[in-house]
Order: sequence, then C-alpha cells, then structure tokens
Amino acid sequence: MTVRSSFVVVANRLPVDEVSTPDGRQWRRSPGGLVTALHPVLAEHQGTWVGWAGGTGAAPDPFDLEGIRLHPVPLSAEELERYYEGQSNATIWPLYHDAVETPAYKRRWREAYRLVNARFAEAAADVAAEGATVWVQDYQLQLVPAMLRELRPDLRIGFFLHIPFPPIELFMQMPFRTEILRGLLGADLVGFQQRLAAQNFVRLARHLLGLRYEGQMIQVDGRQVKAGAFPISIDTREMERMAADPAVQARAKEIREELGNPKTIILGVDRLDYTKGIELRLKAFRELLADGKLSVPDAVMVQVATPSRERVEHYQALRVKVEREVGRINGEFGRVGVPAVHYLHQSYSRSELAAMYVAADVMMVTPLRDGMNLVAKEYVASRADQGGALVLSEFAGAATELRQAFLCNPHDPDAVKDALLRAVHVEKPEARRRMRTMQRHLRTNDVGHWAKSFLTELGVPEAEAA
Ligand code: ADQ
Repeated sequence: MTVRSSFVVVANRLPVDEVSTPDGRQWRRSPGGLVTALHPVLAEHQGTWVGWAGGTGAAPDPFDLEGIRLHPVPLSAEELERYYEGQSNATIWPLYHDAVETPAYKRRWREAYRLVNARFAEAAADVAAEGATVWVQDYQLQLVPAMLRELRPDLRIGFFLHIPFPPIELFMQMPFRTEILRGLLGADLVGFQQRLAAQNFVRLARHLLGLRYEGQMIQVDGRQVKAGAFPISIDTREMERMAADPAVQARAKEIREELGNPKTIILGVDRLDYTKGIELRLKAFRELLADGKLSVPDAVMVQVATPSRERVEHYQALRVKVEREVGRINGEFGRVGVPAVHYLHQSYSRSELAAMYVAADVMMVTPLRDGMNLVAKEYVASRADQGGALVLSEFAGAATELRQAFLCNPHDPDAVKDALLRAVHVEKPEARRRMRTMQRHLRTNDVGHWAKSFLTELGVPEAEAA
C-alpha cells in the first residue's frame, strides 16, 4: 500500500547511497546540505522523498530510512543517457550557465526529458496526501510542477532552481522553451539563488507568454505564481564542528607536512566541470610562477577535481585540458619530489575535505558562472581560527553574500592573478576581519534558514517549527 505524505520532496537523486557492508548491501544517507536541511521537515511530516536511486532498470521498492520514506523512480540506461546526460547536462546545464560551452539540442533527448519528468510527476501524485505540499528541486525536473498540477490541482507546489536562470536572450535559444516555462509556472512559488535570476524569469514570462506581473507575482490562468530569491547555504554549525574536531585539525597539520610545510597552500575544490573555472585558475598560478611573483616550494597548489558526468563529451574534453595544464605547470616549475600542483581526481569524505580547508592558506573559487557555490561557504565556515583567505569569482552566487572575499572577474586573467596575490599577501588582522564578517553572515544564513524561508513563503506554517 502506498504511504501518503503531507510533505513531499521531488529531486533527481534520492539522498542515499547504496553501500556494501558485512551484512550485505545497505542504504546509507548521503552527506549533503539539502537533505540535512529538509530532514527535520520530512521527519516531522512523515515526509516522502521521490527520486532516482542510481543504477538502471527496475527501481527498488519504497523504503524508510532514518524517519523518512524514500520512493525510488526507475531510469533505463537509454533514459539516463538522454534525459540526464543529454537534455539535463548537455543542453540545459550549459545554456543556463551563460552557454560557456555550446549547448546541444536533440529531439530524442527532449522526448526522454518529457517522459521522465512525467514519471516523476506521477510518482509524486501517488505519494502526496490531499492538500499536501510538494517541493520539486532543480533543472532536471522543470516540467514536473505543471504536470503535477494537472494530475493533482489540490497540491501546494514549490520549485527551486539550484543553478542560474539565464537572461531572456539566452533562454530563447531553447527549442522547447515554452514548455519549460509553462512547466515551471505550474508551481505556486518558483525559487532562485539570486534576485537577478528571479527577474529574468518574470520578464521571460511576459516576453514569451505575454503574462502580466507585478513585482515578482505573475498572473497565470487566474492563478498567481510567485518568483523569489532564496540563496542556499550550508549547515554552518556542522561544518564548524567538523573543522574544530581534533582529528581534523591533526589531519590538517599532517597535510601541510605532506606538502613539505610550504609558506602558502593554495586550494581548489570543485566537481570537474567547465563552469568552475579550473583551467583559468591553473593558468593564473602558472603565470605568477613564470613572472616570479610566486615560487615553488614556497607556494604549492592543491586542486581537487571531483569526477563528474564522465560520459558527457564536454567533461571528457575538459579533463584532458586540465590534466594537460597540470602537466605543463609541473613540467616547468616542479622538481623531483616537489610538484607545483597536486592534482587529485577523487572524491573525499567530508572530514578529509574539512582538513584540506583548514590546511589551506588561500582558497580559490573561480567559476565562470555558478548558482551559489557551497565550497566557498564551507571554506569560510571551517576557519574557526579566522585564518585563510578566499578568492571568489563575482560570477558565483556566493559573491552576493561573501563581500569580504577577494572578489575577481574570472574572465580577466590579470584580475584573477591580482586577487590571488592580494590573498597570498594579506596581513593577518585584515584577513581575520574579513573572515569574521563572512562567518557571522553564514551563522544566521545557514541551510536551515534557507529551507524555512522558502517553505514559509510557500505557506507551510509548520516550516517555522523546523
Ligand atoms: P555543485 O555545482 O555541485 O552544486 P557546489 O555548490 O560547490 O557545486 O557543491 C559541491 C559540493 O560537493 C560541496 O558541498 C563540496 O564539499 C562537495 N565536494 C566537492 N568536491 C568533493 C570531493 N572531491 N569529495 C567530496 N565532496 C566534494 C549545484 C550548483 C551550485 C549550488 C549547489 C547547491 O551548481 O551553484 O551551490 O548546487 O544549490
């Protein structure tokens, strides 16, 4: 029998990983801010999370884990290729990120996207109780709000986009632009990371569908759809606690030693994605070494590049380019046993990442475009010692909040080099002042605050209690 919930989250992925244990294969809650933020609300309402469990073919039966109901949606291998790798990650992802790589448009990807979105909408309609609240997440599921409203007009539907929403001129490229826009307008509340993105959305509604709006309220078929900015954040307390853990502190020391106790450790942590500006960051470092403004072994760089979307062409090409650049820098500036760049194409545990943050003197976050960028926020929260300096791209959503970072335009190599040098040489008291202000901001504006603001705006009174 299907369990019906008064609060349902719909996201491409379920917040769980399947792991091998001595007792066989088991589900474990995956780390991540979204699930941490939504867990209290889900637990309070005997909530259900609808999403893909990973793997292809038949989906596992619904199951409970740590007080929440997980409702897996199946994907076939072909759907994974067309809906996820194709339409989501080779069309929508690049287009919404200022087309920094050329988006590809294919009819069969679009069809698969439609089909899979309909499947998610049906699953949500099945598990939602009468009058329930359903919160749909992100760019893979933009058709779900309208599809769900069609099936279940009684529901209260929210949608949150984790990535940027492009200006009209860019959005208009998309072959099924009207369907996407109508899909989103099926929600009662459409949330974005930035005010500018919300503005792009309401203007697009007028441009493409001639809809009237006042402020951020759009009139659609006799309903009102509200757009708004809800900048996502991290579990700040948890990050602070983890970074302060003596084991993490010891590990941070060890990392510094393993790197030869250099004066300056420069760190980058990103999914290996062309939006993240990994290449331009490496190039800035190389040019500073060539100019003699930095030198090895006084300064070393560590670049963690998490494997990501490895079957998508753009990502394969990026990997080749990044690895070539790392090789070039090490070839020119490294010595036997002393590389200039330590490149790690691996995933790490939360605590190992925290140790890297604690060990790093300068953190470089230089995306060409990023919805928010949680790495920047994690770094700041992990520096209880108020040491360290953050170089941050103006094109990351986080730049709106973290004003005391060393901000730079990632399209201008000299600006990146200049910001990096200023961060390397900043006086301790100034660095501390900057960190303290940013930390204060993150303590109030954490991921719990984000979830609460969105749900309160959506009209879920219980959200206040979460
Ligand atoms: P992402 O593009 O994935 O997220 P980001 O916000 O930086 O980017 O989040 C990455 C997360 O993965 C961080 O929590 C980080 O700690 C973790 N991570 C990175 N490398 C790792 C590694 N090697 N091992 C383990 N963990 C690693 C999308 C949008 C962002 C938006 C978020 C949330 O692109 O703009 O901030 O969603 O809305």
